[in-house]
Amino acid sequence: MLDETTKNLLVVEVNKLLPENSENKLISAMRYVLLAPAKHIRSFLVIASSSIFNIKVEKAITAAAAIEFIHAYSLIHDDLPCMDNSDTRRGQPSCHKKFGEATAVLAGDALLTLAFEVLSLLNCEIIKVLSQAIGMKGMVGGQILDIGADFDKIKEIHLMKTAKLFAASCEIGAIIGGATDKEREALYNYGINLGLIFQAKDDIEDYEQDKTNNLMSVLGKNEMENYIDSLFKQASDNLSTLSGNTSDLYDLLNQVKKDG
Ligand code: GRG
Repeated sequence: MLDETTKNLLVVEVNKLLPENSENKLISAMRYVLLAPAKHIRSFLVIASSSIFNIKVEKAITAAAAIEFIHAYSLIHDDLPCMDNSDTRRGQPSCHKKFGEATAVLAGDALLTLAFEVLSLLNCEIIKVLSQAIGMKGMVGGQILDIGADFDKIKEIHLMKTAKLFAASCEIGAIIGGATDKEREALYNYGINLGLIFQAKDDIEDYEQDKTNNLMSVLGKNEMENYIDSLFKQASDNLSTLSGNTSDLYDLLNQVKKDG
């Protein structure tokens, strides 16, 4: 999602905030997941949302890196044997497979903590928005809910586990850009709708691979398409209320709807 120049800026920022130290197993485990090939959707959202307000990428890159720290932490913990028990992540052995379970737990903890240390240099409001997205009412709360057999329950899990971090990434870009409350709300809602589409597409892929019990098995193909179309329309409407250049966010919306 990030262009090569922005990706390089992100790597420079990560190297600044979390310099390589091959003697230190914890730092190596943190950097192992953080710097593996990835789409960087969430950091793209921070940068693209702030750019609507003519903010240069250099001013948003620290917050974007902090969001990637949070995302990497969630992936490391999600892969653990006590959670999804995944052997691979981002095309390589998962963190606990490479470094052991204890180091993986601690690498996730340290990434989570580092994100907030970094954000404390910026703005209290950003810390509040992010905390609300990833704590008990967001990502962690969504992770503990069991997949139920009805639409509302599954949508709630998608919202908490995935969409709230997408939305917070957009809102943080808006805060960096000095957006009005209305603009912040529009970008937050765009992030929610985009995150729900992203997760719905992920459910379609999982269902096609191994008939997983998820939103796709509950709605079926046609209803799932209608659901995604309606989220797409809402996300487009959110963007249309903004007066700046929203083409990057619109392109991302189209790409996620097409490919997930
Ligand atoms: C364990 C605290 C805790 C939270 C876990 C968000 C989450 C909750 C886990 C992530 C794992 C997961 C399978 C989430 C579903 C959404 C998904 C496919 C995430 C992967 O995100 P991408 O596709 O990954 O943006 P890259 O590697 O490109 O960053």
